[in-house]
Amino acid sequence: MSHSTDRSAPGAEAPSRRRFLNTAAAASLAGVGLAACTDKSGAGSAPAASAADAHAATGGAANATHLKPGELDTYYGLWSGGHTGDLRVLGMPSGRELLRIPCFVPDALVGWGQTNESKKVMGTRADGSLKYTVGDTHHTHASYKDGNYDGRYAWVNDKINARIARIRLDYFICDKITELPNVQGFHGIFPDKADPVDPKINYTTRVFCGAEFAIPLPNNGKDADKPEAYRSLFTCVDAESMEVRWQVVIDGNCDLVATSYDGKLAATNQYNTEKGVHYPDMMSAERDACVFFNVARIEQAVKDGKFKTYGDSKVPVVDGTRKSNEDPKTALTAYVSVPKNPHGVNASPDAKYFICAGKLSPTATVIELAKVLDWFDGKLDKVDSTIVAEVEIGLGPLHTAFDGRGNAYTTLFLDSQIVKWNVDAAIKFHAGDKSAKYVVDRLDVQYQPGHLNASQSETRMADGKWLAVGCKFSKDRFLPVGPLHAENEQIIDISGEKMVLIADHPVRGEPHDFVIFKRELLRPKQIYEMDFFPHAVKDVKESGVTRNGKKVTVKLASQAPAYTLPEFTVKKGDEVTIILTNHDKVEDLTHGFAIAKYGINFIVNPQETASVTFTADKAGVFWCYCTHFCHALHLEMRSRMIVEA
Ligand code: K7E
Ligand code: CUA
Ligand code: CA
Repeated sequence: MSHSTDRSAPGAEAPSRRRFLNTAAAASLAGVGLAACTDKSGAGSAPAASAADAHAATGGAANATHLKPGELDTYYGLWSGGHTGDLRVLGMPSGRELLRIPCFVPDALVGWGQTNESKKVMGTRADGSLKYTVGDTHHTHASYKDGNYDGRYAWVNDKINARIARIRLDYFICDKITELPNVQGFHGIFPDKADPVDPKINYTTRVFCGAEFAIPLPNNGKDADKPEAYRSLFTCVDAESMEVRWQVVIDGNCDLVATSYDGKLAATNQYNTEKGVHYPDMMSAERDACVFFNVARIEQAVKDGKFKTYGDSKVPVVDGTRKSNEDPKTALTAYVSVPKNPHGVNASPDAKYFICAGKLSPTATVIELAKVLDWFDGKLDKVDSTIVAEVEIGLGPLHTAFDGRGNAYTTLFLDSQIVKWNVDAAIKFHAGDKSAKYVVDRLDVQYQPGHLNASQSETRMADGKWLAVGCKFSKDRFLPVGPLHAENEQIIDISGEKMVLIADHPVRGEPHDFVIFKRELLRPKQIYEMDFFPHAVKDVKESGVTRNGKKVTVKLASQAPAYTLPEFTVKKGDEVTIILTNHDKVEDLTHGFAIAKYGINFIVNPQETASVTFTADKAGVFWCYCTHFCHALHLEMRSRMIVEA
């Protein structure tokens, strides 16, 4: 081991006592745990700095995340909520949570899962109840144009039930959810950034989805003990219609997904090329893979009718298995080998590389996309010749972000660090220049980081200002609140040579991935258009009760501080539909509508219409009231539902 105390950063002063201690600690840890990290390199040369150290090293001239009262953030962040099943909007760099967008699971604040409009998006059973009430969101990405976000949509996955949700970024609402056929453990997701064939389509029209768990195809209870029947599918969803366009059956599994800026390639990392059912089997191979999809060829194969379907699904499934794709000139897929159980795959903002993190291998693998296209053209003998670097960076590498200045930042789960490394230097080192120092800096984070992302990192416009990291364990960072800990989202200034830890933010469990982009890329609307809702009560004079047998419709409008009906009467046993339109046009003037003892509550934003349907199964007087503070007379904003026996 050649860990040196030389920080080697320009302007770094003589090591402080604290730095010396850190170095010693890192060196002894290395002696025990870093057996695989046989340091031949620039890799070991930069021991982790404490935040205070790094701050001192940059002369304390860090970007500030603290905003004065009334100041606005300069970036939006879209954060997955994990198994809360939601998507969150954060202001960055302050880390302030601004909104939770419900999609897969019911939400009590807005009445998601309760209104007819939201139930239609979420999906119901024959009896009208929700098909699913749980979700697990991991990865969120937004639509592109010209290599940058265009502010149309974001998408997020539900790993539990294999659903993809689309978020409209004008109103920050979920407008469509699609369930993927023949898929379990839908994990990675990434929109394309251009069409592979038509250069005029320089924006997102497809979203790719990776299935992590292989299942018997078809999954009908017959082949549970036949490993060869287990398959996982890579799925393409149409960005506009949200219909599933096609799927690819592959060898091994899918995990995270990346797409190229020219639209020609998508890829997913594979940690289970062994097709193991139990984890020791999944760790038996020394190398797994990153499988590339040739999008244009796959769509041609679908057009040519070269596909199968499985079970009830009509979606065309093309054959992407290794055996059927050995000839590069006709191959739909290319399996590039990557060390042991890789995790994230991330596209560099210069559009040249995909980087796979090793997870169980202390390495990052850099794959050059031009070479992958060469292989598909028959110009490259071995598919693994597309690997231009495979370098040791530390223990448990998971995900990589970029600063637009040629540096990559990778989370090291086991080391509880972020490592900053230079991609060109890593390529030189891999090519034989052992003097190339590719590790630029290391920073301890608290603790066990999973995803990280930098401002604009997943666009051509990576700006290298901020890095956020989602730490899976917060341990001692916040006041104890019993056994369940908040997660720790940390903000790091990456504008200088050294990373500087700026702030900790507790977050409700359990975000995974996120994207951070400039606020001017979005133009949110704060008032709905009434025509958006087909059932809107456009004229307050429409307010009233209409009956069709046992089905009763109650139309009403809200205008602070009153509903247009001070009371309405139905009969016990009626199926009641309440349609409420908010006629207030003032920004921020939201009303609620709750019915006592009926378990009903939802809100209507300015000019929004929402409806609920329920059976009036109890006779009596039931107060309806506004739950959302709207006016000095908010408490007086009431109506009565009279249910006649
Ligand atoms: Cu994106 Cu958390 Cu689903 Cu990595 S996964 S850590
Ligand atoms: Cu209307 Cu409160
Ligand atoms: Ca494996």
